[in-house]
Amino acid sequence: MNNFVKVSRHDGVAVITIDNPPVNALSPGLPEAIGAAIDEMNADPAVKAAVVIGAGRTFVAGADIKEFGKMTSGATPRRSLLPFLLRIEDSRKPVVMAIHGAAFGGGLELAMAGHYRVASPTAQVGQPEVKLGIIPGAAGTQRLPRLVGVAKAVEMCAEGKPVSAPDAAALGLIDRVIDGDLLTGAVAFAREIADMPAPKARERMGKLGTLVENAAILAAAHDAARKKQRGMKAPLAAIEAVEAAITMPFEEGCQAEQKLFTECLFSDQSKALIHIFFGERELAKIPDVPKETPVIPVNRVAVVGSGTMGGGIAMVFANAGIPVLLKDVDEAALDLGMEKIRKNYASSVQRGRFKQAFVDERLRLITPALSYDAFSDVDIVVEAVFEGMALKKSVFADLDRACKPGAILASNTSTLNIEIAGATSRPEAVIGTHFFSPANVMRLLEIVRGKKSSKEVIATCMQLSKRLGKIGVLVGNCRGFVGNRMFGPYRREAQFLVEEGADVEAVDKALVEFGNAMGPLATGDLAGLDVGWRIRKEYRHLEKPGIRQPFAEDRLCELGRYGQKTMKGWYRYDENRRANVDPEVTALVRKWSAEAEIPQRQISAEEIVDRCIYALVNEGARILEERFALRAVDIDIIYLNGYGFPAYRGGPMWHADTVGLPKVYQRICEFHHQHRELWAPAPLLKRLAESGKTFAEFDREQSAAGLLERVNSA
Ligand code: T1G
Repeated sequence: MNNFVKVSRHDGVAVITIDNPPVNALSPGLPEAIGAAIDEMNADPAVKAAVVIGAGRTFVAGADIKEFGKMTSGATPRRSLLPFLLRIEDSRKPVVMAIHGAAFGGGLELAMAGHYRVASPTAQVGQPEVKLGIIPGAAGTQRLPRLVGVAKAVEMCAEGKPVSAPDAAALGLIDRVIDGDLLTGAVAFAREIADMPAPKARERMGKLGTLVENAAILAAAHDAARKKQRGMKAPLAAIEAVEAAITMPFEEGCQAEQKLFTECLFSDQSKALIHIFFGERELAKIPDVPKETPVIPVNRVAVVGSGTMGGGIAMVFANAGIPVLLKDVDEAALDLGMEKIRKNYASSVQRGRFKQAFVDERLRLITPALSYDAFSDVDIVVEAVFEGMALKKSVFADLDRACKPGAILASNTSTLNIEIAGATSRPEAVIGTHFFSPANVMRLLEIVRGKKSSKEVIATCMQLSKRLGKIGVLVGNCRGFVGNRMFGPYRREAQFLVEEGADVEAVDKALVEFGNAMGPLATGDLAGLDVGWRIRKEYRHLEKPGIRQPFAEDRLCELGRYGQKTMKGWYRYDENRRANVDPEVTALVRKWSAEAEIPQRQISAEEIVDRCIYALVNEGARILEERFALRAVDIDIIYLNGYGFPAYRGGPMWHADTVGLPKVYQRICEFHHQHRELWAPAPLLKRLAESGKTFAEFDREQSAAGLLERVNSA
């Protein structure tokens, strides 16, 4: 028996404890060890039943995802868990699976191969494989519908959402929820069932039904997958595999599952999503901020500014159960801000996202304020006032006076330099916390390191982002930080393409078909074209003479076309905010382009995508080189969670790796030749392309060689 498994005896019950920290993943050797323990148990006359339980914080988090790369590169052979699970299911003596923490993927498949399942009330079970671009690959799509029915199995396998233990018990997936000590309860349960038959999930046909009976369920699942997981292959494969459970005997169903699983595993989509899985776990690893850095306790917070962003940020804190003061300059502004918050919560209740009781509780946590009087005991303040340096500096000076020593002063600025800190006597406590609109929905949080931001303040904000249900990414302090700095060139190219003859809707359609949640021009209309226009006007003095600048959006703003907020921008909007192509815009842009003597031409969807996406990649490479981002994967995660970039492409930097940097570089050189300086290739991109390397390799080499330095806080 290797170290993965320990066996103990409890009065006729063998307890098999899986111990493979941190999450008991089914690494090579572990399934074999469990199988051997089951055989030993069956051979021991003194033992009547077995309990399988996980050591540490969880049952089993699934197959070892770290092994997938080795399998798809051919470094190690593909290992199937099916025979090992059949060995458990065919055990002569009953096997009880005792679940705490998570039984995910192969972990739930292991549990379903057991004859009974018990769980602690906080346990979760699920088949999240689609989030990795794969499907269950160890008979999960065959045993699950037999245990919970086709509808639930399709939902769990195609959407990948976890199910709580009490809900799983209601579905018949869990036989008993154990309050109190799980092991004690599981051993007692094992004794109860020791002399009863050991039901095999694969033989339970009662909940399957026929193809005809399930036709509507399967059709609805397909539609939902195409809509909610647009472009992703794995959800459709998962539905197809569950369908095989209805139409085929167990063994054939497993073979059909294996075929679909293998196709998914070797797909670019899966490689991209696994890249993101591990990337998300790298985010918190900051070279000069070790994980044992002390954090500042955050029990009370304040937000300054109750506008759209301020109100959303206050909701984020309240949703995490943290009392929040919300300050604004006068009663009218505050009433408006609180009204918007109440409206937001009301629509969340209407859409079933929150229960009314939850909302009432959250609203009680938000206290409107007209002064800084109560700011003396808050642990962090987030400033979300109008985007003007002078105003922000005066607010920070006020906060410096009103807040206790050690309180963190954070700014939600999306473009301004964190030198705002200079307005305080405590620059080490100043940091950027850039939320994305709507703040109570978008998961991304750019945490902007100022020149003097202390390690404690950084560590606190990184940890706080998790507590707020956000994905916190540490970025350097340059104009637009990472996300918006890259978004500039991306939207610049979208405007240029329209000025050169492309139709507005063609530009957006090309990027939506590429997989983006929304096209660049429609996104501008959503955010408000005037936001960028005001910033461009503020920075006009920084524009290099002789460098082409897009003009279309500025001209639209001069005509009061700010987008959705004025019911017209690039598109015209109806009362339901639906976008309609506006021939007036096409005519206006053609006229302006003629005045600017810009030759008009037919532009392919391929060129549209290349110019917009490679503009992202080129600027991303500059940001990496200038160290305003720690890793290329950090940039990818920013774009997936803040800008609607398709997750199954892994983010702009990973996408470029997948296309191949030599090809991307060559295309950028073509654009450089056509469009001159704006498309000068980033030196890092040139170097990697010429050395046949990838951004992912750059990340690995940087961290392996300890070259991962602190982000540039300028
Ligand atoms: N394999 C390998 N490493 C894993 C892992 C896994 N399945 N799950 C987590 N880790 C590592 C992770 O990289 C991190 O490492 C550490 O464990 C802690 O993770 C056959 C084919 C279980 C809910 O998709 O959802 O089974 O950074 O920070 O927040 O059909 O981990 O410390 O070096 O996330 O407490 C399906 C994935 C696999 C579940 C715990 N399973 N894991 O969350 O910790 S495919 C999953 C999670 C499969 C079968 C198929 C979460 C968690 P490091 P963490 P956490």
